[in-house]
Amino acid sequence: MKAIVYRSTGSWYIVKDESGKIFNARLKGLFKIDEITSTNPLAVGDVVDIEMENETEGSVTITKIHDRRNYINRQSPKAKYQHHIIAANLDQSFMVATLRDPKTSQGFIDRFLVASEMYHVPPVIIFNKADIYKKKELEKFEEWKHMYEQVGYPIVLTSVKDNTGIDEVKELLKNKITLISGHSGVGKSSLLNVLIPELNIKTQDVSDWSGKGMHTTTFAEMFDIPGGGKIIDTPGMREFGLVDISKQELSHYFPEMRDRLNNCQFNNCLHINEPGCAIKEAVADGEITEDRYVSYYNILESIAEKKY
Ligand SMILES: Nc1nc2c(ncn2[C@@H]2O[C@H](COP(=O)(O)OP(=O)(O)OP(=O)(O)O)[C@@H](O)[C@H]2O)c(=O)[nH]1
Ligand SMILES: [Mg+2]
Ligand SMILES: [Zn+2]
Repeated sequence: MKAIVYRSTGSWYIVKDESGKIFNARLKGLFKIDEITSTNPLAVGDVVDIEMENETEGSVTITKIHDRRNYINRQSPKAKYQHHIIAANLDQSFMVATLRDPKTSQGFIDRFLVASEMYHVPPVIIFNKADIYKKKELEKFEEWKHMYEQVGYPIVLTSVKDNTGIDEVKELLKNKITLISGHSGVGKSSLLNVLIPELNIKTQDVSDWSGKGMHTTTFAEMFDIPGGGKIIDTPGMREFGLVDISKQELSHYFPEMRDRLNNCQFNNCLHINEPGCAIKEAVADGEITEDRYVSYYNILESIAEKKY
């Protein structure tokens, strides 16, 4: 019997079979997946084969993990060189950002975009809490919208409070498997609650809101969207640690740079101060946004060269 992992809480999993039945599941034996070192062998979105273990308790054994179409990895918060698979088999990934309470930085968004390019999962950036944006924030939104759309990334302005942009989000989610990520407190779970009204996931209490981010959601979980599609809520994250990336390949994950790399004089150009650099030229000409170049530079600086 085939099933999909909806929730992973360590040693136990919640899976749903093709007829919509839900089971408690556990892994049998040892599994080696994709040749990667990860702290968790199975993730939400994984397709598995199950065998009935105990009919009355509704528990099953996972006997096979199907090959992944793709997956999203994060640096384990506990060990730098360990990976933690957040989710597998995704059609797209949403970054929920906010320009107020809390403010998401461009650096955070750009790291998310680099990860999306690395994993071949198309990204969408959602700016939530539009209802509390003043003139300053709305201007920033327009500026970023222009910048990201120019690179080819969709941007949506939403408010869970007054329903701004919700229909647009529903349209984007239709019949797709979507991962939602973003800082704690930006409204990821609140968004899911308006998309799937019967859901009622726990969200941060307004009175608890301290601007620090309290991490109300604590593990990734998948939900079915009425009318087709699935959405995966995740715990808020403080940083977007990029794993397995080298300085040399970073510019390949900036689409506006990728298109111009062949024009650099040196094929190992890092686009810092090398002569004949097509990227620096494009920044000077205003063809690449300076702020995106700054993000590139900052990420480059944060990548430690691997020692062999
Ligand atoms: N003004 C306003 N507040 C919102 C909006 N969306 C969510 N909030 C509030 O923001 C707070 C955080 O919302 P959550 O949905 O719990 O945020 P989260 O991203 O799931 O947070 P974690 O689970 O900790 O990662 C709650 O108090 C929500 O009521 C919005 O569009 N406008
Ligand atoms: Mg949440
Ligand atoms: Zn260059």
